[in-house]
Amino acid sequence: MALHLVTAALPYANGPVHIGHLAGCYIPADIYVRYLRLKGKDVLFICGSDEHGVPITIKAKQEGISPQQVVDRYHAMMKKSFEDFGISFDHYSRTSAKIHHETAQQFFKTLYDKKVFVEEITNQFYDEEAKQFLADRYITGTCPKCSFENAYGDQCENCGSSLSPTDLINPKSKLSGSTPVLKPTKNWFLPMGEIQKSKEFQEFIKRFENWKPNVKGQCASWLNEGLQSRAMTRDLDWGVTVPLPDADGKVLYVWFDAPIGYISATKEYFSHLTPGPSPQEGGEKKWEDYWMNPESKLIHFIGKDNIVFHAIIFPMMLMTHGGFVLPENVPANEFLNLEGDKISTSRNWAVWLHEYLNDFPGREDELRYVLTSVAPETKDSEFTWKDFQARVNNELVAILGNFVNRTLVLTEKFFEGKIPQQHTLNATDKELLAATGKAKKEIEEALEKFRQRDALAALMDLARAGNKYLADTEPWKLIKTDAKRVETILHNSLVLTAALGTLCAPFLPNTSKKIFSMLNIDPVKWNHAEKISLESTPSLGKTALLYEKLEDSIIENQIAKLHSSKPTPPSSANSSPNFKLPNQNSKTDISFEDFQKLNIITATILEAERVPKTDKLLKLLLDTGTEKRTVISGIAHCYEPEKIIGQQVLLLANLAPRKIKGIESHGMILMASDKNGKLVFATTSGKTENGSGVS
Ligand code: B3M
Ligand code: ZN
Repeated sequence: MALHLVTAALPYANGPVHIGHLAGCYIPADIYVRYLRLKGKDVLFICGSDEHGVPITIKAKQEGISPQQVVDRYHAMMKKSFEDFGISFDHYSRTSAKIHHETAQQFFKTLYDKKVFVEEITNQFYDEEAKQFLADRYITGTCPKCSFENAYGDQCENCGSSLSPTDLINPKSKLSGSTPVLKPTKNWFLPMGEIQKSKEFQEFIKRFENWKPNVKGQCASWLNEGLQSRAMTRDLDWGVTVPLPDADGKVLYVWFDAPIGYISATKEYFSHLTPGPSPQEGGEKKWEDYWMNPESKLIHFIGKDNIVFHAIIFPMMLMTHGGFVLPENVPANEFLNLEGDKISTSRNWAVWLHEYLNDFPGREDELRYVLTSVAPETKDSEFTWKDFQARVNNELVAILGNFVNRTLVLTEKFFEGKIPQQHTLNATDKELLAATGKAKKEIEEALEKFRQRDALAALMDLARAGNKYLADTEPWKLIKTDAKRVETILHNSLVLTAALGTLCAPFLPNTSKKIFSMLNIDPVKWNHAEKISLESTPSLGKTALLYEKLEDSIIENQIAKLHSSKPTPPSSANSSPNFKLPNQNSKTDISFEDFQKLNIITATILEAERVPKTDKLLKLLLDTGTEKRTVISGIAHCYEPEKIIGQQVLLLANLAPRKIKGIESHGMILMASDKNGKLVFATTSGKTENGSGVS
């Protein structure tokens, strides 16, 4: 029988889990695994904390503690919140485990012995005061592309260009502030360009054809550009030490050791179990079934920033090592945004899982439902608290909860909770009972293609069909005239309730448990969902509402909490509704034609009010000389609304309209911003007629 090894990206142990992680990777992986298990497949679900890499050492430096203290804290925290939330890993390990260091070193040594690596001496930045080589993130300097002064050695966060440390103008070490010097050092490179040409790799990439379009697209662009060799070792003091005699002070590149973490976690899992032949039993060699048996299907769930590592680099490592299966699929998701802005750990713009669990006890399925409904499956998507409330109230409560509740309440009321008998079926009954098989097929097809949003929609359509059945047959009216018919209607509704209990289980595991406990039957296996019999079921168990409505006040509290926890300095340029003039020293020239496209005019503020539940936004009504128009502006932290009535401003009038917090904004007012983020109106030196053009 086919085996399935499902992995979810090993999260960096430098911060707690948030909803972006859940929607991007952990919920999709869990849905898929639960589905396979329900179908009776042999599946192993593996994850763990990624405890190496520069993000960890940076966090440790910031907090003045050791990297080990950082990872101990976050590993425990992440493991607990995944458990509390019900992500059903078979094993959650960590890359600081001894077994991982040994496995990663052995793996490296095999590639080294097979002469896979190319040894190269390159010049790397070295901090003479701190006496160490500097990782890219430890070097800052001026971006050669946009002149931003705080660009990192690997990327400029102002213009988004990817950089190499030697590109930076005036580089500085973040460790000591000194100017680093270039110093030669030896490292071991994976010759990816060479491996790309190999027959085995070319054969492997044929699999991309069946992968999700967003993943396929990213892979194609990497491959078309041609792959560059990449160092698999680094001059760092935190990580898995390089198992070679001439490699003092070097560790494995975090992206070399982290995916091997999937292998070491599998080994660790089986080593904890008692040896024996069945999949639930362990033994030294048992892990090999999942990693080396050609019948095993390896599936990596990840976020979009991890695609190249799982779809190209790790397969190259496995391939050159030999003996391993290669990923069958890499169903990566894109990113989830939060209330109009990118989720950010450092800016505290996130909904943290441990806080959600605390604020919404017993409501795990509500979050699973909403995050699956809005999952960034093929493009970035958005979570807002209002949408969360609407989906819970209008979908979970009003559709699924309502159908199950009505069915159970009517059964209790008319038949004292005893399962009524099914008599002759008419066309409406047959249609209802056939709907389950249809929905099951749709859900299966969608899940196998990693279209979980569609699968969930098919599930909800089935619940809708249940509501329609009750509305059409009106058992509450019929009970007075035709009790026998009501028996059949409620019997069918109970059968559908049980089917929903099975089909919802991958998405809503707690709901599924509640449904079966209220029906007083054992959970029904996936393959029996369309042929459920309640003949031998005596009567219902204890019933209760599946979901409760979320009141406005709960949602408003969450929105207020989110905004209050965000530090004041405004976020990135592209999310601020002010027009930011390019950096003074910008080298990105624009043509005169480009400039001419800007229609900047004078206008006067007639009205100003705060946009509710935001810190920064004002809704302005402007007189432009020819009309009155609404503009949303992010200046509330610098100006009281009542003080700016009558202020003349410069308005970029032909900016495409854009909805901000549900309000359409028609243009942007120009502000000058100083180093500290303080804003002042950019305007003309004397009052002019509104609508005067500025050029
Ligand atoms: N820790 C990156 C991340 O958390 C990385 C994933 C490793 S998977 C082997 O986004
Ligand atoms: Zn830049």
